[in-house]
Amino acid sequence: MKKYLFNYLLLVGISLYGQDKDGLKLWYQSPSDKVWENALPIGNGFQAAMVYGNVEKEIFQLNEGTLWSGSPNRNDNPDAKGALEEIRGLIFKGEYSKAEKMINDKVITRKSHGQMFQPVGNLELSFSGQGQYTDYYRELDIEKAIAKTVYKCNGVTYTREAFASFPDRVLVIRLSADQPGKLSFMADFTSQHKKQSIQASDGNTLLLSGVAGNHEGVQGKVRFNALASLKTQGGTIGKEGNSIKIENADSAVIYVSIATNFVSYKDISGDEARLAESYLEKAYAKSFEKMKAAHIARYQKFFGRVRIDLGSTGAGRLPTDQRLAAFRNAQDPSFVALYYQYGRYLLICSSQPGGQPANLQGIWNQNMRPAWDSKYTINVNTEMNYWPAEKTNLPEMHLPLLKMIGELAQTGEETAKTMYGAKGWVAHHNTDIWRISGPVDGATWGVWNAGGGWLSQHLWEHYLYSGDKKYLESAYGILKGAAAFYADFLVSHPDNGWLVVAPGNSPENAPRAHQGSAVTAGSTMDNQIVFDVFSTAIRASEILGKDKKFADSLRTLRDRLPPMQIGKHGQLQEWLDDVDDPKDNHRHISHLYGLYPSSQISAYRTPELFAAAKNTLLQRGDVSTGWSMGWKVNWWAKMQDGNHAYKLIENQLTPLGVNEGGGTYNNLFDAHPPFQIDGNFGCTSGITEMLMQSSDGAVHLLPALPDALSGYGEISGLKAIGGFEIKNMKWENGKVQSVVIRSDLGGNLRLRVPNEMILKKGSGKLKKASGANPNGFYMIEDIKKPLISEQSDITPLQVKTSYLYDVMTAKGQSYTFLIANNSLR
Ligand code: FUC
Repeated sequence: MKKYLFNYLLLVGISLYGQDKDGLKLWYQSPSDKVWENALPIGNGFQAAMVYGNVEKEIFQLNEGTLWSGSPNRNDNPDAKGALEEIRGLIFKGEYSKAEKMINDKVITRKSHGQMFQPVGNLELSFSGQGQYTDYYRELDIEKAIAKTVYKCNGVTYTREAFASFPDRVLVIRLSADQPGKLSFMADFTSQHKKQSIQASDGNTLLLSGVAGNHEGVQGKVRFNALASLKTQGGTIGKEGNSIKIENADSAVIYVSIATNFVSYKDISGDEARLAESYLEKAYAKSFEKMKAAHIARYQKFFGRVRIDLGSTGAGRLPTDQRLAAFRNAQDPSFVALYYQYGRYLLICSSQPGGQPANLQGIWNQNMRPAWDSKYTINVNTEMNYWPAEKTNLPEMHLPLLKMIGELAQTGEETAKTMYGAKGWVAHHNTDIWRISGPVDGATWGVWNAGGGWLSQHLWEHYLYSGDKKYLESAYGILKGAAAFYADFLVSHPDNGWLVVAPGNSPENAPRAHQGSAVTAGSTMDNQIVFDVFSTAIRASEILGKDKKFADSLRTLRDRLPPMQIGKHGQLQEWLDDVDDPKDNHRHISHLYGLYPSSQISAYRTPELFAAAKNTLLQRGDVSTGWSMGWKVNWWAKMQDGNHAYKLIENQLTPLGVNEGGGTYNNLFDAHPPFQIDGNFGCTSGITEMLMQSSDGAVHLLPALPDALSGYGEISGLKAIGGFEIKNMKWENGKVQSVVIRSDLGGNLRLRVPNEMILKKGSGKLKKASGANPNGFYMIEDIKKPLISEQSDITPLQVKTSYLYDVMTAKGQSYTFLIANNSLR
């Protein structure tokens, strides 16, 4: 029967595996060949590989998260302090170009503009005589975090499986044949590093060791060590030159261990050889099956927390590359679910406690000189990487970022002092593994000093979701330091007395009216970030009952920040003066930071600003780079416009070159282009925001459900602010049918829903809600009334009907809500 089914499926051109149509798999009917963006990523947050699935020459392109060029270094420019007053004077006089020139001379670093994340090398397996093959199939199973390749050659079916073990910190590859003695191949290491050596030793082990590159005057001192040890069943194994040769085996397992001497951003005294050896030794003693089971169990602990089902139309019968190409013109909601979960997969694989945070490419990079150094761009990209972390129930994956922020607070303290004579800490628009905090690249990008301020909000977010006061206590110094910097750095604007950041940028954008210069004072985004930095420091001090005087001083300063302004085109102004160009389609729309990830702009609290934000979104248009589309999904979700958000998902889920702007590669990596992982994470965050939001005073279910997904769907495991977990939410025809909400911390649960609901008998009381949410985690700071241009006739937008309830919850209890009878129609 099985055989019959197999033949039948082959006949109709569908692989046996293809019948698992809506499974959480990326799968293909051809190898990656030479295209890196066809290969499939595996990783355990420390080691990672891109699996090509090539038949004759299989490639595992290897990465290790701490293999960066350079060595501990700083890049402050001490000349800034002496030039600051003059630069500010020029900006206030409107002499932006002159200010820019002076910033380039005196403020931008003369040292490193950031180091590069570099690849380790490749593990290559050569199978001679396998040029002709049939029945080819490869997949990445994101439910198990395992890549697999299967093909038939000379009547033998070959199978390869590969994973990056979470518990064992090694990559494991198993090769097998369905007939004894049919497995023969050569294993080699290759590497692009200048300083490296490759050897075969012990008859079954390959060793690659080397030192990462020098870059921009900083000597490369990160040493690395990769070991690949092979175990075979049957046949022979031995060394041949610098390779290992396997002949006539039944199966083989390869254990790959990689380590560096990196200990921390200021310490590279580790022993990479000993570490690599110790991971390998422990793993080598274990069987493949045992390691595989432990790997899956650990991975699923994270991945399994969220389940999503958006319905299926059978489109999953197509291989992933074809499915991607067809997506725009097909009804394929389960592809959205797959892409959503892929974002979570990528975060789990690239960001593990104790490791480095996900960089511009996560942890996957093949280039010695990657785009933008594959480092940390902290004027949106790094933050975006972590937008899905808390709400998709992966708070542990947030920890590497939170650790980096603590380290930046250390390096950035010296930068604040040396460059600006200010207290607290500061970081500009980029950082790297050495936690540089000085300004890089040029005034257009680098003078922006809100990178640290924005990042610090992630500490606060981690607290809002967990309610962990001990954690808040440990993070308080960092929040306080971020605020202390602005308390010193802000300067009174001579025209209106507002306290502004000067110099600053609205990241990377420059109005023509400012001589095309991006240098400015009091950009809207800077004002919004300072507002949040002050507000979180104030609230943390209240919660922890400390530093009252400091908090009061911040309140006084906060009152003097500029209000948001609505300009003559009905837009939210990007700058202090009304100089936005409604035809400007720049990918950064930084001033909408206030709409997302911040909630200063709200459908319910700030109707004019909400309407202005929409005008800005429309004026900027949809076409953009990968990450910018990802941000737009979140913004349209906050605008409660699910159809527009979905349109952006369609744009993003389009093969590169079909649309203008970015798209998606065959392996579902986001294309800026080139590959940049933020777009993946941004879109996963955006899809969450379409289904559930909790940043605007309530847990809001289905705030932006698009028509394409409204018929039916289910999601379980999302986290909301205040320790609520949204379980088993089911919807039909745009209405929430039922949902279970577990309260981890107790307190008032305010629920906003598109239809009337009842609470299942016996589990508590459901009241119609009004006024402010008494739950402290949902407390919202009032912002100043916006200033509205006389030329703009802004009218508040009609917000969709919703129902607002309060339930007093008890810690650890779950509450079941059902659709009310009169909402069934
Ligand atoms: C910022 C963006 C670019 C790119 C780079 C890594 O400079 O403006 O689009 O994402 O970061």
